[in-house]
Amino acid sequence: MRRRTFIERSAISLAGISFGSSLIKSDLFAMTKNTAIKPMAIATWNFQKAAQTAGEMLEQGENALDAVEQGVMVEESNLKNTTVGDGGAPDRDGNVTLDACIMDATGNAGSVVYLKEIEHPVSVARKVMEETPHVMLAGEGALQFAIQQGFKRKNLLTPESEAEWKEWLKNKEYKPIINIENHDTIGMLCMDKNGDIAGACTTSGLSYKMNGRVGDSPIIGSGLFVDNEIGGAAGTGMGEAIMKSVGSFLIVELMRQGKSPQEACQEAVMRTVNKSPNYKDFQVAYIAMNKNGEVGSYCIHKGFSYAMFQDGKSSDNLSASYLEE
Ligand code: SD4
Repeated sequence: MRRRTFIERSAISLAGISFGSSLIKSDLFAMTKNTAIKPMAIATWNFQKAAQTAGEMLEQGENALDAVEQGVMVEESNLKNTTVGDGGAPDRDGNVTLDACIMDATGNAGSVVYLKEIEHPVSVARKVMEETPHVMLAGEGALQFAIQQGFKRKNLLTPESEAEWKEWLKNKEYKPIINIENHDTIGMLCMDKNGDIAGACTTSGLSYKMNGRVGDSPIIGSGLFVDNEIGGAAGTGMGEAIMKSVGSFLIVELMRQGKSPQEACQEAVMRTVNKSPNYKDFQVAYIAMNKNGEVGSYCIHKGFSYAMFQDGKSSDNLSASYLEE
């Protein structure tokens, strides 16, 4: 029996008797979880169109997984976004390499890393989740798998990104600037009409990274984590810092312990800040959503915003709370 069905059945069979154990606490939660919940989508940065695409699907009754995939695909196809999908900035050797992952409400996950020439890595990640016994495929193997699945190869290096890269090559200075470049990774969390949560995260990673570098975005627990009993979280910013604290998993676990999404995001950011003497030099930002439909967001430096779609309305450019200017 699937866990959710089990919880729902347990909830029904246990209603009306006195409770005491933590299992029963989760049954009670399951009984009440969906009553006042409206579908919604939240996304890192100001990706209003992506959040709206997902949010409208959710309002039409589509499930969280389909909505989150379609939502982030908007940015994967956005040529002006130089940190995701087609048009993404290359590594220092001129390769556009993409990282993405997706998680559904049953706890299933799929991921691709260092994927070249495929416009929608999130969809390949979903195929890894659904069509293979694995969670993560990398590089050549991921590309081969994508082609077998019918994805078409495409040159993702646009003339604009190529020109900027050639400009960069003149000095070859590798210095990610907070909120000015490297700031368009999309992490998205969706809750559907059943109150089920799914998430996705997709990126071309840090501009002019070393060839072979993989960031937090495709790492389950770092750039994204969803536990449908509790909620979900997604991260953006300096992937190395997010990976070292397994930030998204940490946030979901903090929510499990009773923290609000806001408190959990703040504590995860502070975990990184307290361990990083150089925290002033990089950005880390999170968004989170819990089962009650509450959301939170926190970052190190001013300038991170997120987008939300609920009740037929976009709320874009929502400024996250931050530690410092
Ligand atoms: C990475 N976290 O590859 C990503 C970069 C990012 O907005 O979030 N950019 O480290």
